[in-house]
Amino acid sequence: MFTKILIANRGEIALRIQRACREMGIRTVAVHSDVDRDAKYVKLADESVCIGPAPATHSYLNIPAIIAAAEVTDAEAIHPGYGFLSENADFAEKVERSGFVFIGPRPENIRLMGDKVSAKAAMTKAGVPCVPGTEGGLGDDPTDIIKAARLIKYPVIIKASGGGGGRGMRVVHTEAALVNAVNLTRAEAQAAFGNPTVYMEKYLENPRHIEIQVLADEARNAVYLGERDCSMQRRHQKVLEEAPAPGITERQRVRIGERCVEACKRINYRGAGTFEFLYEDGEFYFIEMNTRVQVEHPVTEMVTGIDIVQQQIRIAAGEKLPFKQRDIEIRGHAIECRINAEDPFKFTPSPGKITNYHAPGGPGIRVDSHVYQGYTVPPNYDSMVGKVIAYGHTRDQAIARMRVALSEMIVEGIQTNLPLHQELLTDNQFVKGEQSIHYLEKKLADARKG
Ligand code: MV4
Repeated sequence: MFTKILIANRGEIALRIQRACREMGIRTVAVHSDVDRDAKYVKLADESVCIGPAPATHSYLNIPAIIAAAEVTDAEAIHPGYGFLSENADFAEKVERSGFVFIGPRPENIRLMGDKVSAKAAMTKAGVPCVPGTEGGLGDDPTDIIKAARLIKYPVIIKASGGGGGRGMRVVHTEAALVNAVNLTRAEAQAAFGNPTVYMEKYLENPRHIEIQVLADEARNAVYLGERDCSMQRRHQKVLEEAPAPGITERQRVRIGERCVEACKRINYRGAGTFEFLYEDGEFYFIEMNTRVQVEHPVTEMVTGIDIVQQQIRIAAGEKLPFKQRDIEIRGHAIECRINAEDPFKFTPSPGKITNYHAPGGPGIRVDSHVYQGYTVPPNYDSMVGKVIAYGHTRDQAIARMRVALSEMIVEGIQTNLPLHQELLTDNQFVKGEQSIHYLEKKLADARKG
């Protein structure tokens, strides 16, 4: 096992990774920007290195500075967390070329999944069900584009191969709008991602977002840890996630889980990963794969009892998975509320000093947060200040516990989305488990109309 790991991230996930390391007896190196100098995860780390000024491009995205920090502290491995450099194949490659272990997938797997056309082709080949659409990127001939859309049937969606997470896509309802939409998306894709490749899919009008968590080791052993429902989102930012997904049967879970595990083996995947699906009318359709630990990983940890971050570290150290699929059981229900420093209904960021802070507690409540009373939320990064996770034996119990937790929680001095969560936890449709990807935005629009 490693004796020292550098954590190339900030905020709650830096603390989360540090806790996993500490539990395993591994020393930690925190890297931080100027504004994060006094952060909790910096103070709690065994060592820390300042890697640059506040803007992420100069600090948390500064590859030479991070590798230099690993060199001067004699770290053996680097954990990238989520966001920042976590899905940057060049970073993973440079880490390994510099003689460190990258705690994550092989660079070629990151690259494969980063290109959505190649990801979809690989998944189709591996037997994972995908959204009906073009087999590869669209060519330039308008007649071919029109033909493709007629086969798929309207509405269709044009997506940038270099995009993902909701960036670079356009829905098209009519043939009249098609070619122009393709050209526009192509131009945007070139500008945003330096890659003009776009592809076409059938546009699913009202799906749920359900994702499958997997773990795979160096020796091609792979397991699925069940699914999460992440439909409650606004502008591609998830707000609340839960596991298991309401209404998904054990049979469906096994079927889709086995497809994902088979795909991991086919592509020789290593580490933690997430297969993202759209789910509509009882069917799963693959859209993207995330090759990192995700923000919402705790709900899966709560219902499986498996520490995903610890497993990432063990896999990176070359250990075999300590369990087989038959050992993994989904027990109870977990819900996560992302707490953001923002106006709860206008969503404008609200950085600043937290003057009063009280975290909730009690049975089944977990709080993953790096903040404390007196902490100043900097304006330079993501507005998420923590996550409240509620576990229950049933979904109803998890909801009840979350309501109590939210009512106990105090964050003053800044605005947070706690009021939005309190409202969601009593929302009829959410309580029934019937949220689709458009649900929250519709609800917010209706509220504005009064
Ligand atoms: C789609 C779709 C409908 N049909 N693809 C948005 C994020 C990116 N990961 C894929 N996205 C979508 N792809 C087809 N063929 C609808 C979305 C989508 C969405 C997906 C997941 C979670 C939230 C979403 C919000 C709007 C649109």
